[in-house]
Amino acid sequence: MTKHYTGLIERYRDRLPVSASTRIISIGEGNTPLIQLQNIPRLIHKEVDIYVKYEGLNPTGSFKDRGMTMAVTKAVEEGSQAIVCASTGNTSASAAAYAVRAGITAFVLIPEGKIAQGKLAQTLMYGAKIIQIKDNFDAGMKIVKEIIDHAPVTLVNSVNPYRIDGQKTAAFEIIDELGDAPDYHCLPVGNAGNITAYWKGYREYAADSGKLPAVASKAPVMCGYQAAGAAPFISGKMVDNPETVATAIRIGHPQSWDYAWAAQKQSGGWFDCFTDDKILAAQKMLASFEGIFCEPASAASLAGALNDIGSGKIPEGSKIVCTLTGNGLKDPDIAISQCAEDKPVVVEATLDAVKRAILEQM
Ligand code: AN7
Repeated sequence: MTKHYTGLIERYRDRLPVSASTRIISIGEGNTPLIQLQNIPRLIHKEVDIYVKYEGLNPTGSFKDRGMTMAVTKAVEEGSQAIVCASTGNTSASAAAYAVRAGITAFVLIPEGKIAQGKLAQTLMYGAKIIQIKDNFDAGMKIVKEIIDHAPVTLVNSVNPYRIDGQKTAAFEIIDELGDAPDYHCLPVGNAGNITAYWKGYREYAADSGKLPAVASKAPVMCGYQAAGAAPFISGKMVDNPETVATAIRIGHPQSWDYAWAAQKQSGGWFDCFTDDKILAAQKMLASFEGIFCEPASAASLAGALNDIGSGKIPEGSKIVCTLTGNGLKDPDIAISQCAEDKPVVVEATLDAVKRAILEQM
């Protein structure tokens, strides 16, 4: 009989900070598909293997669930009755869901009017206590880091080290599936928790200190991509008024600044940034040529990979993994506005009219 899949903590229990008596708070996160792109490499006339790690298929539709199962498990183990986070949307949805699962309260600070509809809908449905602030994510982050000294709440943003531990399992899954690490790993960077987590996971699998054997022969080159209007890793300094259509990464003061630079340096990687137009073009390309729908921020990974393959910085013959951090359904408004020129036709409800509509569009 095959074992029922209960989530990433069970799967990677020996590499995570849990004990036999820990009550695990899980909604079946992780184990997401690694999909090889079939049409885009042909389209760009390059001999490259591009895989996308489709994190939009996690329980709340983003990679945040990997970190949240771990952070909430530990919060509950430590006796916490409430969690708190600041969020551009996905962390709040994830925190809200895992709090429900644990039977505790989630307080989420979100920038008023600046989170995608799907994320707001989820967070409302899960019943989180939503506090909208009249400022951006960075301002919210500053407050939640202080609030923990003034209220009995556990902070579950990625400054919580358990978040990083949970998220590192995505690197384990990639190596377990490919048999080794890819040559390049491309991902969007906002707060820089995820690039920190992947780098930790890749290193742990490549060269384990102590009892666990090495699983991979190498770690990949890490490539972190930002939106041009919110690109502190490209300017080398914090950005006070970040702006981008990719609201998930509308972040100017990344919390994992030093860890992300360490990942870049140690892996021989780089950071780059792209305009909103280029990010949106990559989002649409992925949907229309591969049948894979991610949210705008996630598409920064593909925009970056394609740019660097095109310039030769990523050479032909490479194996590349792009993380698609969130599901396209998170942000229906942007998706629909991207397709303004592809308006569906409206016809009479007759066999003849529908026949004509089909034949005209064949
Ligand atoms: C889809 O939800 O920061 O570099 O508050 O939702 O680890 O911050 C979201 C970040 C990329 C950036 N893609 O990851 C939040 C939040 C998506 C995201 C990122 C986010 P980090």
